[in-house]
Amino acid sequence: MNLKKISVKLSWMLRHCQSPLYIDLNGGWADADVIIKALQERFPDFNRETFELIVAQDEKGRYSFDETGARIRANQGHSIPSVVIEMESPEPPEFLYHGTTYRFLDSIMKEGLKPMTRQFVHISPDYETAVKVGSRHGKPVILKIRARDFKNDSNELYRSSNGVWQAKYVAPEYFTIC
Ligand code: HQG
Repeated sequence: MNLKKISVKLSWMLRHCQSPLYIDLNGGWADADVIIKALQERFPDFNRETFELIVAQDEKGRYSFDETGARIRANQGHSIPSVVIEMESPEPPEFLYHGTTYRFLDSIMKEGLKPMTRQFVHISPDYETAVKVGSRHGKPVILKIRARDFKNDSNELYRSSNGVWQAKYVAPEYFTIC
C-alpha cells in the first residue's frame, strides 16, 4: 500500500472536497468510519490500523483524531469555504517567514500575501521550514514578516495545532525579502 498516495487523497477529502462534503463545517471533523469506507473503495487494504499509522507518522502533523478516535480532521490548509477550525492566537515571535518562489514575487510585493486558493496565508515559524514550503513551487525566495508589529496593529494572526501560522492577508509593508 502506498501510504503517501493515501495521505494525498485523505488530505483532499478533509481540506478541499465539497462533493461529497465529508466534513462538518463547524470544526472540520469527519466521521472516521465514513472516511475509511470511502478510502477502501480506492485502496482495498486500507484499514483503521493504516489510518492511525498515517496520522501518527505525518511529517507535518496534518491530521488529528478527536479524543475518542471517532472523528478525524485536517488541522489546517482548507480550501472549502466557511469551514471554521478553532485556532489559538498567541503572541508571535518578532519575525515569521513565508516561503514562495520568484515568479510570484512581483505580484506579492505589489498586492501583499493573499491566501489564493486556501482560507489563510500559511506562514512558517522559521526560515528552514519556509525554504521547504517555497521549494514546492520552484526556486525558493523567503519573505521575513514583522509578525509582532503585524499582530500589534490588530491584524488577525493565528497558529494552528501543528504550528503553522495563519493570516487572512499580509500587506507588503510588513515583509521584506530575506
Ligand atoms: C503565493 C503545504 C501571487 C504564495 C506547506 C504561495 C504549507 C501569491 C502560493 C502549505 C500572492 C500559494 C501552504 C500574490 C501569495 N500573488 N502569488 N498576491 N500571495 N501568493 O500551496 O504557502 O503539504 O496555496 O506565496 O507546507 O505554498 O499542503 O500555499 O507560493 O504549509 O500540508 O501563492 O502547503 O502543506 O500556494 O503552502 P499554496 P503555500 P501541505
